[in-house]
Amino acid sequence: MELIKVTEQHEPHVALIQLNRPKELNALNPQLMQEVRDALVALDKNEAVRVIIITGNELAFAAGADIKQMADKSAIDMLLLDQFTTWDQIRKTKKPIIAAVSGFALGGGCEFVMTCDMVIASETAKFGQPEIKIGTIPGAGGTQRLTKAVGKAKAMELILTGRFLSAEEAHFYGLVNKVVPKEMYLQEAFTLAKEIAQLSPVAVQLAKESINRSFETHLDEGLTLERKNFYLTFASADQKEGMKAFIEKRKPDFKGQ
Ligand code: DAK
Repeated sequence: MELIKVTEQHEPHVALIQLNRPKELNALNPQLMQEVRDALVALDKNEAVRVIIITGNELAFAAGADIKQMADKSAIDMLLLDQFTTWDQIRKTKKPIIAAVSGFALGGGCEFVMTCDMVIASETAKFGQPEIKIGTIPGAGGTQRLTKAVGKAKAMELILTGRFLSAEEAHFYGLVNKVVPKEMYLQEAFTLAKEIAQLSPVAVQLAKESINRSFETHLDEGLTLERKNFYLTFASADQKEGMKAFIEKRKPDFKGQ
């Protein structure tokens, strides 16, 4: 891995992916996204890992797709590049992903963050879809996910002007879970990750799948999936352990089975 750093057990059961193109403010080129994809596939298969944190550095989570690499491409070049396969992996990852964001999360960087499951932001974080200022529009889900996250009027304003959203505003609009001082954002992401990592990974995965389905289907279909996943938890040793531990008034020991 050249453009990202992966630490599989940063804390027990918690892996960390750090985007690492600092000079380019972590601009997301195809190589970096391929490395993210490969890391997510491996971490999803690694039984020791239960939660994944993705972060950048203090200055930038990511300032967007790499404009210098995109500038001269034709529509067909972009089509043949087929970047969606790599981007889709973020969405397909079964384990929960927390984005820990400081500084810029713009364009593809903001879309990347919105594809993650939860977001902890430093007070310095800035979110935005400024593609309109370079003559294009969001291409990795921004028009859809930002609209669902902040509502139509605000999404229109942000995407049509390219204005940035401060961390506090992003929190107000529900785009991020929590805003903390800049020295604390990664630590806070680990606190959240460790809390989730103590729980049944089977139940966590089924809950994540069910929540995500609410964005993709009508209520009836989502409720059907939720019910099936609810029944499925009763096939896990973790459900037996969790309920037994409650009755015996002790802490459960979840094995992920
Ligand atoms: N691409 C390439 N290089 C970038 C970059 C980017 N997006 N953002 C920053 N850099 C580079 C700068 O060129 C500069 O490099 P040098 O000139 O030093 O070589 C270095 O990072 C530092 O940037 P600045 O000097 O500009 O730093 P400032 O603090 O003055 O400004 C800024 C920071 C973030 C406000 C500014 O850099 C900026 O406006 N950056 C561009 C933001 C932007 O427009 N982002 C949207 C890009 S379009 C898709 C997937 C994704 C996408 C599309 C399709 N598919 C799956 C098909 C996404 C598209 C986009 O994200």
